Amino acid sequence: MRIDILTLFPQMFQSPFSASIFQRAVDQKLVEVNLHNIRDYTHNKHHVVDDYAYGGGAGMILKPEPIFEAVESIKSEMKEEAAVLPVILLTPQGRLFSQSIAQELSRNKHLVLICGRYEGVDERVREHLATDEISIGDYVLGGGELAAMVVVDAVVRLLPGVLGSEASPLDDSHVSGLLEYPQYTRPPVFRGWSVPEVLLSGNHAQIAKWRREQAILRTLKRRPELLDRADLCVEERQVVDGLKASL
Ligand code: JD8
Repeated sequence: MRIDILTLFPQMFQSPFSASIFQRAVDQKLVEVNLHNIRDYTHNKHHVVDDYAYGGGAGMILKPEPIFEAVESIKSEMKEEAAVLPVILLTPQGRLFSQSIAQELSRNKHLVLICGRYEGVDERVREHLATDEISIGDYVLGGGELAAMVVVDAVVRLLPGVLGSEASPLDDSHVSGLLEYPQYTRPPVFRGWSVPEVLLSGNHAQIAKWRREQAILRTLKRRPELLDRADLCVEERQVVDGLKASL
């Protein structure tokens, strides 16, 4: 997968993208990330990328020209697939990012992410350049960079071969629509707190049953709304509806 990221702060991506799983994916040519400084697509002496808002108001708006030019330079390297290239604007007004959106995006060969700053980008970027708008949550960030990193992290780990044998994205929370079950490692007793016997039993059927129950119970307690669309079998649905009724 190729990911092109437009930003005024390419240095923000250095360390997050140097983390193990990600760096290995780059080294294994499973993903290629290109950082584009929007300022490099300006043609004025002072490389101006922002301007005052028409109609007044505090703060500055990112100008459309360098953003359009940056995306068009990326498209100019492509053939017919440029017409269907996902150009994602990170914005508080975007659709709320989720595991299912991460799975959807991971099926693309190429993504472009636009990271705004200041008060945001000129509306014509949203109207005539972006093909999608994503928000990572209902809180205000200072810009789109951290949101872009979240999207890239969640998408890249879904790419075949990125997560070695040690983990499968299919076991993740939210993939089954349930929160994850409690995890333990050595020592079996820590400060008098013991690991549940079933996990030390070696009885894999019992362990799987216990983990499924724990995932459902934890989801019921912490995120009951997730259970409405979790794929539960009939018996589990009856248990959950019974527990919900008793709450
Ligand atoms: C892009 C500029 C800052 C936002 C005035 C503060 C995403 N989940 C999210 N929260 N915030 C963002 C986000 C914030 C951004 C930009 C994304 C570009 N800002 C603006 C509006 C209020 N300042 C985001 N994805």
